[in-house]
Amino acid sequence: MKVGFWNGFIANIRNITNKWSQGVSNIFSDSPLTDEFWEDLEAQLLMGDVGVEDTESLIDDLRKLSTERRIAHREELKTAFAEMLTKRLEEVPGMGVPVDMSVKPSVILLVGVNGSGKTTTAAKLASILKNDGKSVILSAADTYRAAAIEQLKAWGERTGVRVVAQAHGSDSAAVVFDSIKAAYASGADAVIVDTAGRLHTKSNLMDELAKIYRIVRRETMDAAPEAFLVLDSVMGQNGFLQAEAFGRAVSLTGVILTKFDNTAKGGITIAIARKLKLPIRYIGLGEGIDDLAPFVPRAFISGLLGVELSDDGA
Ligand SMILES: Nc1nc2c(ncn2[C@@H]2O[C@H](COP(=O)(O)OP(=O)(O)O)[C@@H](O)[C@H]2O)c(=O)[nH]1
Ligand SMILES: [Mg+2]
Repeated sequence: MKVGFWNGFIANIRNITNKWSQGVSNIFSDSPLTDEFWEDLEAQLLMGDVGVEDTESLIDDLRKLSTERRIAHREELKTAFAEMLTKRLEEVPGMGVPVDMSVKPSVILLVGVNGSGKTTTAAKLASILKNDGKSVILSAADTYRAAAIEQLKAWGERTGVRVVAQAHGSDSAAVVFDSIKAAYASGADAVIVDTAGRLHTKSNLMDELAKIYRIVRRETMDAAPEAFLVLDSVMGQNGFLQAEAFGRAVSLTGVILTKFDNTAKGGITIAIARKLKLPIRYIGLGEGIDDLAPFVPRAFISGLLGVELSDDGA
């Protein structure tokens, strides 16, 4: 991995602040540790969609620590708290690991409900790989809406990435098949597949996704593709039901968490780790092409709460 690339996204991550992180930071002020502190912290964690169980256990752990170390001021607990959040995220293997490029072409499926950010994320991911010197094909497998194909083509033009598409209404699995053939023919390193916003309750659409998955495996000598669930962080844990349904159709290899810049539910990252037990691979921080960064827990929490964390948690 090129050093410049990592520095770039760490810088990106350092700029993370949203309504939630500011609220949390404000609680760890230069004031005495009172009952009100614990109440405010609990409310903030619940509001941020951390989840009830983890809110309780985080507060228990922090209380214990404050007693052991006889801490009297709120701000003295901030780094320890940041460390606790980081540990919980790091428990899931694969957090922030970039796309697996060990097979050629590497196929990356983006799945998720309408509006979660799949098409935008496909373009952002293509741009990251392209900037890393890879040749990429975008596959327009959302064939339900003509606008979806046009949207991807527009991104392709803007980023200089080839888009493989068929007419509106055609078989999405056939588009994926074409895309993989084109990748072999041109020696492309990666195929990023933008799929339709399937309602997870519509089983025929899930069947179609399963078919795409089978075709990918068959056409790539049974290599398991990357399959990212694109989750809108504004939806918080309401988006978790989808995860189960999509996970039945394809073997998910991670989550891409979008619209983090826009959410008050910043604790959703903890809930994804603890409940879905899926690694967050990338995080979306805006609508622009460069607003996607690998989700590295330590850098992320450090940027979110504005604290310096040592590299190894020591
Ligand atoms: N603020 C913000 N908006 C995003 C992000 N990712 C996607 N969007 C916006 O969300 C909307 C839906 O995105 P789109 O890619 O079309 O979703 P799709 O239906 O899943 O393909 C668009 O207006 C995007 O610009 C993000 O990380 N931050
Ligand atoms: Mg789309």
